[in-house]
Amino acid sequence: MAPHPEVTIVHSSDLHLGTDDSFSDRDRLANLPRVLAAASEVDANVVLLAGDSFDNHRQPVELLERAARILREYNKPVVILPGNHDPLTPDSVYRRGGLADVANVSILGLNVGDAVLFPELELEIWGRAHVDYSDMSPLANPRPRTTRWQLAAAHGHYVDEERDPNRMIGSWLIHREELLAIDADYVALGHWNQSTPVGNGEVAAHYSGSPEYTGTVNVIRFKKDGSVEVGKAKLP
Ligand SMILES: [Mn+2]
Repeated sequence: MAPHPEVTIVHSSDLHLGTDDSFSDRDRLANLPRVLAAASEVDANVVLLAGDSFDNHRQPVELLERAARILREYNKPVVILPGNHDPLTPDSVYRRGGLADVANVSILGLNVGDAVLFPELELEIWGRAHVDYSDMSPLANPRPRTTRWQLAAAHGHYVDEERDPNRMIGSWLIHREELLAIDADYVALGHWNQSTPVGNGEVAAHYSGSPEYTGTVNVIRFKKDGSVEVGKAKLP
């Protein structure tokens, strides 16, 4: 049997780029090159940002152009899932400043569909982008597996319980039974600031946490023998 291709993925989320509530002169994109440097350090094949990469859409175009330049110069695949802070509204950060035109950047739901395929890695990454600010089910209707390695990305709030049909309001909830229905090798979650696994371990599902708070990114290794290792790398 031919060995599986070995793939390394760096998973981060909730960078909240562009935020500046302190009125300081702190670089509002500073965490982007730090995450990319951590990815270079572990020789990641793909970087996945699982939502809320930008804090809000009220960003000057110069900042977005600079973010696009940083991503272009990184020059390796980056997959971005729009979250509840940076959804694909008409005024989205992803529709201005050229972010969707960077050749190595895939924005789920915008310049690719719900999924992006990396044939040489035998890998598919899928995720349902937030398209506006209303509620949605980030992990409902899982995409069937077509590749050796499959990674599902979702931005929402995990609840370790079954769906309550009487509960009408939600906030992008991901329910236990939705997680258990996933056949992916790894579920990359975003929305929480802390880094933690969720579920019962049957499915490898992890929040990476915000690098601002954790100082780390998640490092996922799909190994030749078919196993999956999940670790962390410190930001420089
Ligand atoms: Mn969020």
